[in-house]
Amino acid sequence: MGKYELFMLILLMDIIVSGWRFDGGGGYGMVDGLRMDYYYMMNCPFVEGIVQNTVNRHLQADPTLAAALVRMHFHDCFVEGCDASVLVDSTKGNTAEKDSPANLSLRGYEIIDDVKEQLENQCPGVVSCADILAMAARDAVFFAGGPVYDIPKGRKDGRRSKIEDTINLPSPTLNSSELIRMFGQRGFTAQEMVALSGAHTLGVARCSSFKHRLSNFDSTHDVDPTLDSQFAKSLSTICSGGDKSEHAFDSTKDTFDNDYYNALQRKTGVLFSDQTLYNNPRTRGIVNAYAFNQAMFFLDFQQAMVKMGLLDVKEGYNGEVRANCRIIN
Ligand code: HEM
Ligand SMILES: *[C@@H]1O[C@H](CO)[C@@H](O)[C@H](O)[C@H]1NC(C)=O
Ligand SMILES: CC(=O)N[C@H]1CO[C@H](CO)[C@@H](O)[C@@H]1O
Repeated sequence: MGKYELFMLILLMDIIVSGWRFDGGGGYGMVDGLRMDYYYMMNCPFVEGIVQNTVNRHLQADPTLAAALVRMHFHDCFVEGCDASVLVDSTKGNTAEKDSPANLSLRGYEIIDDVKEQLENQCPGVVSCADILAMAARDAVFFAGGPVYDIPKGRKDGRRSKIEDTINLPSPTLNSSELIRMFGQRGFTAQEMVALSGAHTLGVARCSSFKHRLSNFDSTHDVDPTLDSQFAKSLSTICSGGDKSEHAFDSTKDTFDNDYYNALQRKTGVLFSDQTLYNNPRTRGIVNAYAFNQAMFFLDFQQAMVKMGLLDVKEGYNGEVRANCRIIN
């Protein structure tokens, strides 16, 4: 990194951290209105505490929901920007993102509803569902043993949630080059993509997401040759229980650590899109680095999450603060 880039990076971090506004310049884009101290400024200083306490209470009762919250935030941000479009229920005239088939395994909506209800009592009409989801995902990472980090707030909720928009989510059949391209279109480097995939240190995949690797894989292989053969047998055993049977991404599914990357080195990545990160020379070095150095993974992950949380954020009149996260006002 040259001196100039380093300077710009420090300046950018400074802006993000201090919430400094580019009022004079105009046209500086979407980071503009988000601030670390947004809810202090809005006279609602207890927001962070209420979110964290509520998330912790739910996760103590069911630790598997940490994965659910992190994934929900990702799906929110990759479809229409981080605007809580993922939370909207379908209505008579509109089938929402929620009801797209592959996205049906999202869970944890009741945690967001619980937080929202408390915040509406404290400061009605102030705290957006998009911010709640971003904070809840952040708190879930920390609850599970991952890094602690601060995120800027002030997102508004969107007014659109349509099933067809979920086409923008990455499919588990994509290879590393395709993932680099897809995340690149949203401004992420290959390294940031590999770091974000590390979210698969939490949670499970269902057979329907990986069974294509176990039979009729391609014209020359019945089973995906990048899959460890013993592990392929365990996955097949899981799938004999049906499409909804689950397998953990790594050996510590409720703990946020770097074991996911160790699993990839052992050819025991569950999704094709996981294992491909190790198979492609362009991303293998990053996988090895994170497998070797958990602190480096944590740092890169938190920075990439902050960046993901800024995707196409809506501000001002481009959005609203929903009264109920499931219903557009
Ligand atoms: C790189 C591209 C990605 C692909 C192709 C992908 C795909 C998938 C698939 C297919 C599942 C399993 C769904 C099921 O079978 O029920 C899953 C689960 C999950 N994904 Fe991703 N994902 C990607 C990136 C991400 C990112 C960037 C995050 C968050 C930052 C994330 C967080 C999660 C979590 C936490 C789970 C487990 C959910 C649970 O146990 O409830 N994924 N992902
Ligand atoms: C990734 O997939 C694309 C599209 O299917 C294909 O053209 C490319 O050769 C693949 N790359 C690798 C490294 O397999
Ligand atoms: C990750 C994934 O498979 N997303 C799917 C969500 O649902 C839409 C609509 O069915 C699919 O097109 C996406 O591929």
